Amino acid sequence: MKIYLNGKLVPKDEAKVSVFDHGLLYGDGVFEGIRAYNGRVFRLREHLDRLINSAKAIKLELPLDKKGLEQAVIDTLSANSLKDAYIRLVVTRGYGDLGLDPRKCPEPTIFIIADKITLYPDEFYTRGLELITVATKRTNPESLNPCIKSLNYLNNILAKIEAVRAGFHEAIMLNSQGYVAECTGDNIFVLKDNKLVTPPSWAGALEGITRGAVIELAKDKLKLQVSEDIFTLYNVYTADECFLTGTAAEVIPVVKVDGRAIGDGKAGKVTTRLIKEFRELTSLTGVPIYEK
Ligand code: PXG
Repeated sequence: MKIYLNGKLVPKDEAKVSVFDHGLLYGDGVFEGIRAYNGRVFRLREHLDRLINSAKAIKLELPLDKKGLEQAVIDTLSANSLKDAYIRLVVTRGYGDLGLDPRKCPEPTIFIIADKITLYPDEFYTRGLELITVATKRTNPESLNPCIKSLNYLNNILAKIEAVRAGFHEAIMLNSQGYVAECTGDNIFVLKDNKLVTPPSWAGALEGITRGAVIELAKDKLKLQVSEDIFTLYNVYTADECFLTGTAAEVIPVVKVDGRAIGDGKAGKVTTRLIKEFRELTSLTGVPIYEK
């Protein structure tokens, strides 16, 4: 396996960063989780725009421009002869003396891992997921804006630990006001009376790339009314349908939340249709890896 590290493709065992890297010492950095399907990188430019904005927000100067980042991702995939892959693009503040001050780090560290993708079991998509709500609240957007996809994931990891301990794969996180924010690594949608709603970033949600694609599909292909709005657990329990979106998960039906069946307790019709439309989109679009 070849890893892209600071401009070079190096063997996995040589892909190392310093213990003085501020990404490790302070979680000071940003990242993207991207997927390639059948030789195409899904929504690569949207992922790069989000990375560029995350970096801007934390005052981190990226070592490459958008074109350069795109090429680095493509080069990493082709060096590993991958057609279907999970891509982890990470930029940290870089190597520097101890202390929070980012000025201690003269150069950012950039690396790209392109690995085989481990798919969720098929029954997740047909039978649906059961969720719980965890006690860990989503980080307040006034403290750390969720639009910044940063290396600080402890908030989500604490929620994940609660979920796993209770025997669940995913969990709903509320914000400090008690409104639904998102899940530990996925965005959430509810459908009621053919209207689709997902929490806005100001309520604590990452502006997911999958979320964005699903909003477009719901509007354009399913002619649904879609809004970004706050809602409560009551609206989840009483929804006709509920589903999650994320790069790893794609679109996954939710059939039970905190012991309440959602709708008839089976994967919803609209959700099933969106899964199909999303799969079509991922198989037909994206930046080609191997064509000129
Ligand atoms: N919310 C959070 C907190 C996330 O970390 C999403 C929503 C979904 O966003 P995208 O852009 O992926 O549609 C994420 C993304 C993993 C994994 O390995 C997790 C994510 C992405 C890729 C892989 O668990 N989370």
